[in-house]
Amino acid sequence: MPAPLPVLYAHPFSSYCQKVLTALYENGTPFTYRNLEDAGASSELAALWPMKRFPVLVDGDHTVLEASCIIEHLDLHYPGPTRLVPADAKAALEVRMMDRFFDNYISTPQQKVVADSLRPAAVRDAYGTAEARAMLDTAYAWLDQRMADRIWAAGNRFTLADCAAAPFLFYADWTHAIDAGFRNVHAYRARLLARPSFARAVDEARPYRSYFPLGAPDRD
Ligand SMILES: N[C@@H](CCC(=O)N[C@@H](CS)C(=O)NCC(=O)O)C(=O)O
Repeated sequence: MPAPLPVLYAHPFSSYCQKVLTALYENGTPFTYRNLEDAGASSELAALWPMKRFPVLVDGDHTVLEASCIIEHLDLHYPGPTRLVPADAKAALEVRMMDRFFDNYISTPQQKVVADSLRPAAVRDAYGTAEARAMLDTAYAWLDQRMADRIWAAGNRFTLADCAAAPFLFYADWTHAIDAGFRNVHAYRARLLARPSFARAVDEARPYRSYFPLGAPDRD
């Protein structure tokens, strides 16, 4: 009997889920998609992970938390043509460093601005959101220099770091526009949007654009 497929608890509009979906689509990895829109999926997620954050991957006896760790798990157990974490330890370190950059300095401040907009007006955090926007500007500036001489985040190959960059830069630009002067960042964001694996994740999320709390712009 064939082994059961890994099950991904995810929502198509979620940036962290798109990060994992991009990895799955990159290698054509078969999986069961437990869409959190479906009946019962949210309570299954809550039983697996009390933080109720997503994505979560269930693979046999393993429940794997955190998008980066899910991609590492996929790379280890379901390797495909795109090696998402290089076998060479030094190259892998660079990939993980860039993955941390996109999580901590693009996604985290982007989520802060969006989450603040969902708070009741009386408890909004103007100081915190100003800090988050300033962090995004600093991150865009750093990334613009970083991308001056490379195609993908860690060099010439598409990796875990690009799976992170794709949805995070996508939503970051919607949330706090990337200055037009950061041409390398814009070009990189466009390259990511043209990558078939991420383009598929973006297409699958189109029906949910009304969920974007700040109002989705009429563009990718
Ligand atoms: N550190 C987690 C972050 C996951 C995360 O923040 N997911 C968001 C969706 S993009 C979520 O679960 N939001 C629901 C909530 O905050 O309750 C990861 O890397 O997977």
